[in-house]
Order: sequence, then C-alpha cells, then structure tokens
Amino acid sequence: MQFLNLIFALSVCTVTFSLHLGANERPNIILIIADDLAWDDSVPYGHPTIRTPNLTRMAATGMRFDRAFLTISSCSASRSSLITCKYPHRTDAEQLHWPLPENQVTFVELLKDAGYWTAAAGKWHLGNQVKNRFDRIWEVDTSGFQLPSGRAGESGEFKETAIGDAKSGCADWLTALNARPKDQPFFLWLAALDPHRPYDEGILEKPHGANDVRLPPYVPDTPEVRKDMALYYDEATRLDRFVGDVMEGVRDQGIAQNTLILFISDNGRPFPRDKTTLYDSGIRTPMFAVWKDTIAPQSVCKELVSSIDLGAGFLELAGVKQPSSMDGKSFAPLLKNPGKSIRNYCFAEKHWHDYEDHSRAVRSHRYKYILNDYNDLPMTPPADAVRGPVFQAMLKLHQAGKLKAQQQQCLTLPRPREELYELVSDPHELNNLAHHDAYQTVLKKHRDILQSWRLATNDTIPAMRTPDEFDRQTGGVTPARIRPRPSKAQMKKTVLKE
Ligand SMILES: [Ca+2]
Repeated sequence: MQFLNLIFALSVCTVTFSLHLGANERPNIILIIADDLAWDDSVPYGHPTIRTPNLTRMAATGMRFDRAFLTISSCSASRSSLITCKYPHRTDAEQLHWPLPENQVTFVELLKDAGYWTAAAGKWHLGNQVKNRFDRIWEVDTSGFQLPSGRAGESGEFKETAIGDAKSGCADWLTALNARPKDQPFFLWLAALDPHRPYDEGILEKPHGANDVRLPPYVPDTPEVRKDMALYYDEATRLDRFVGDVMEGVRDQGIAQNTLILFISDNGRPFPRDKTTLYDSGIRTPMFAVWKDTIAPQSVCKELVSSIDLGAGFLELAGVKQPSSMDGKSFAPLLKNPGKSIRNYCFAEKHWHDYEDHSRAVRSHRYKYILNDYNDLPMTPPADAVRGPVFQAMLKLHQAGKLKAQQQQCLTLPRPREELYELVSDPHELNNLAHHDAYQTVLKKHRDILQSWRLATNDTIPAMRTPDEFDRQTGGVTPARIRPRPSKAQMKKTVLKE
C-alpha cells in the first residue's frame, strides 16, 4: 500500500510539474534545416558577397554559433542522427538512404507525448517508418536530384515534377506554421531542398556573378567552377527568403516571445572536398537561434555544440526527461549563457555515401584528428558533385598535369590513414601534422579520445564493404544501384543468404 501511495505521490508530482510548466511557458520550437549549405556561406560568417539578409537578421536579433558540428556530412544520416540525438552508427541509418528503423526513439514523439503539436514540411528523407512521429507532414518531391536505378538511371535522366519556388522545398513552411492549433505548443521541422544540386539558371532576378564567388584553395579557379558556385549561391539566397517568411510569420502571429527558431544545415557544400568529408567544410554547420527577449541580440557562442545536442535541448526546454539511450548533451544552457561549455569534443563519422568509405573524426576547439579506416579508397565526392563541373575540371587539369598539389586530395591514393590539423592557422585543413614531431603528443591525445569514444559507443568496422552505386570518374550509375534503397537490416539479410 505504501508503495502504491508512493507511486501516486510521484504521479501527482509529475502532473504538478507539467502543469506548472504550462502550455504557455513551454516554447514553440521551429527547426529550419538547409540542404547542403556550407557553414561560412552567409554574411554573418564573413562571406563578403553572398546575399543572405535574413540569416544576417537572425544573427542580429539572436545568437550565432561559431563551433557547431554535425555528426556526419551526409544528408539522410545527418537527419537520422539529429532526430534521434544519437551518433550515426547507433541509428542503423548511417549510410545514405538507409531509412530510420521503427524501433528508434526520436525527440519528436517525446515532444508529442508531452503535448506538442508536431509537423514537418519540405524535404523528408528519413524513410517511411518514423513518419508517424509527426502529427502532419507536408513532403516535397525530391526526384529532381535522385537518379533512378536501372535503365532510367543509366540514361541519367531526372524525373522532376516540382517547378518554380516548389523546387526550394520551402513552399509549405508557412502552411505548416499557419496550420498549428492555437491552444498547444508546437514543434516544426522545416527542411529545404536548397541549395542542393542540380542548379537552374535564372531563379533570382539579380543572380550572383563570377566576381561574387569566393573559392577555397582546394578547388581550381576556372570559369565553369565560378559559374557553378554562383548558381549554388543563388539557391542559398532563395532559401534565405523563406527563412525571412518564417520569421515574419512568427512575428505576425504574436508568438515571437515564446518561439525558438533555430537554423542549421545538414551537411557541407555539394562540392569536392566539402560534402561527405570530415573536414570543417563537411561537418561544420551554420547555426543561428532567435528567441525574442530570451536570447540576447547579436550574441555569439564559441563553445562546441554537436547536432545531437539540439534535440536534447528541445526536450529540456519542453520539460521532458532525456532518455538514457540518447547521446546528446542539451545545448539549452547556451541560449542564456553562451560561454558555458557543454562538451570538450565533437565526434563525426563518414559512411557509404554513393561510394564506399569509413572514417572517424574528433574535433576539439583547436584540432581535428581523422582516422581513415579505408584509406585504400579515394576521397571521391558525392556522385552529383562528381558529375558537376568542379570535379570534372579537376579531372581534366589532373590529366594535363596542371592540378595544384592542394587540389589533388580527391584523387590521391593511398590516403593518409591518420590526419591531424591545427585549425587556427590552417582552417582549410591542408597541412597534415600527423607525422610532424612537434605534434605527437597532440596526435596521441586525440587518437586516444577517438578510440575511447569508439569503444564506449560500440563503433566497429563492418564485416563487408558496400558496393559503389556510381562510377568514381563519371558519376554514372552502376548495377549496384537499387531504388528504393534496402534498409540496413534488409541488406544484412541479403548478404547472409548469399
Ligand atoms: Ca544534404
């Protein structure tokens, strides 16, 4: 009986706590996810010419995060990690296009159980088994950049139905905001298709030109490269416009004081040596947070934050206990106190993404250590970037013996097994210090930290390698490409049968 009384007392406590928090005190949360936007391709991070006025507005009215990192630079895997608050290898969705399995817990249903209305609009990319975690989903057509398998894939033809602004993936964002019930807190997952490839000319009245383009030192400077980069900027500007619409929608509904708007990307720029890599150009994300009267305007957070910390923070803000199965550490304390450290290291992974690969990285404030398990394979960019003008220009220059040394990394074999970079003096990670005498202590420290993390999270190397779905030179499809892509469990079964 005493035990029952205790249970009763505990349940009263829980109810009292949630009532105390109250629907009006728990913030609405809007998570905006760009598709393939590099961390520094916006004005607040120092880009001189790209037009992103609404990201500037987010930084001016809220907080800019300078050391926010994704756990993987690969679209669906990054989203699966984000939504489960777990490292990719613990989601069973670590390879591109592996659907997130039904048994995975996401922060979304925990918010829903706590009384939040939950909706997603735009790019989905998480498979069919976790769609029920949201009350409503407005899913956009992604066939514009998904080459089909079989003969249709061989012909290299896309079958896109979206036209005009719908190609941005953002056209239903305001629909979702306007559909929210007015008597409940809400969570919105607003995911863009911009600035993912392929690119169209003429999407802006005033497009970016070749002179607006700023190139990293590891890509060749040719007219084709500048044109391709300018078209990517155009899509970043289109995305920025929809970010502004959401900010205005929140203001117009009079809920700015009770709504956290957070902006991130899912992976780096879709160019060689950026997207899919473990360099900062692959895993570092732009991140802005706006919450009127809670987050100080023009604030800057220089502490390390991982994408798995975001959902953990949303749960804390909603008064929901974080399940022990989640790996993230709540980022919520940073919103009021940006100098409060929540972690000393961020970890990231590279898995199969169009092409096979397997690497791990640990990022501290000053250093990056990368371990390449498959250093016998080249660091081929994603297939759409292989087909793109930058990689093709690299190949042509390489064949002619004219590709600069620092631009050859995607073609070099074997790759170093270990890489170490000092990021203050070498932000593009071009000078590998792994064999430098002066850095052996730093190397050992980061190697040990990575190894401890791998052991603690049961991170092992797969028994078998996964076949490439595209040619590494042309980006054309191989017979290994099957759509929809089988899940990890289905692929394991096939291997066992054989
Ligand atoms: Ca992406």
